[in-house]
Amino acid sequence: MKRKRLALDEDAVVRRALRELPSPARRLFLRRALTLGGLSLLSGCTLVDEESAERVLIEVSRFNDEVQAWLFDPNRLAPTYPESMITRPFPFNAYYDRDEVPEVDAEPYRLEIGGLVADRHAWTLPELRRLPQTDQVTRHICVEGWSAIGKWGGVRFSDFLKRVGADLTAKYVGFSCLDDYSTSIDMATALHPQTLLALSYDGRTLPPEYGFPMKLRIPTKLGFKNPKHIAAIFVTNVYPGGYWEDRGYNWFSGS
Ligand SMILES: Nc1nc2c(c(=O)[nH]1)N[C@H]1C(S)=C(S)[C@@H](COP(=O)(O)O)O[C@H]1N2
Ligand SMILES: [Mo]
Repeated sequence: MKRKRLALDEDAVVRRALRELPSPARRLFLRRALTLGGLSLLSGCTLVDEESAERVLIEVSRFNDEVQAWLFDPNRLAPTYPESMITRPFPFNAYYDRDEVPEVDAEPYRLEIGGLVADRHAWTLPELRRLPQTDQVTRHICVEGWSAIGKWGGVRFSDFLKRVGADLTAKYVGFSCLDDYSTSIDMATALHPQTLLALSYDGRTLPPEYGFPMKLRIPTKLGFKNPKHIAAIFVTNVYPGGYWEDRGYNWFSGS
């Protein structure tokens, strides 16, 4: 493949791109000796101006997500804590104030399932409560600079995905919420043993402010990747983004 002459400082673009990568990805990147040529190969475009450089940087950050997903160890567990360490009261957070928390009626509620799944039937709460439940005490970490320990109980998400016949080779699981929030995660994290479809908090029904009727609790990811008030879950190979992800938060945001 013949590469056009570049109209911008290649080194500066590569340096900038490298700064965007987390250190393990940076090492990998350097080990593979990727150059700007490599970058344009990755992004499938030729770098001729600042605008395409911007596009490549976006591509690099998507590449960064993929490397992080690839480095994710599905067997490494997030720390768990004794119940005596639970933070009380547990903090509330959302993109709106506490008095705007959605009021959801339990009876008509149905959890919708879509995308690459065999069984698309919508679930009632009693049906979900009849599935085997487990609980765990883990730390929730918010990008806004606080963390708190809580106890969530519910259905192991990997069991749920298998039960609905999800395509477990698909790339993403997306969530849309009753408050117009949304997020999406990589399949490896969806299948992680500590990822729960949480129906309870601290031994009681999940309260409205913490996500009634259900949230996804993912102790290996930052708080904003833990959707509350889930309306629909879909399995897809098309990058779904999310509320904060579309506003520039790093998509993977996990360990
Ligand atoms: N539906 C929905 N889920 C959401 C949010 C939101 O605004 N709406 N905020 C996220 C953020 S940034 C955080 S820190 C946690 C807060 O969860 P908590 O109220 O249980 O502490 O929910 C996450 N999930
Ligand atoms: Mo957060």
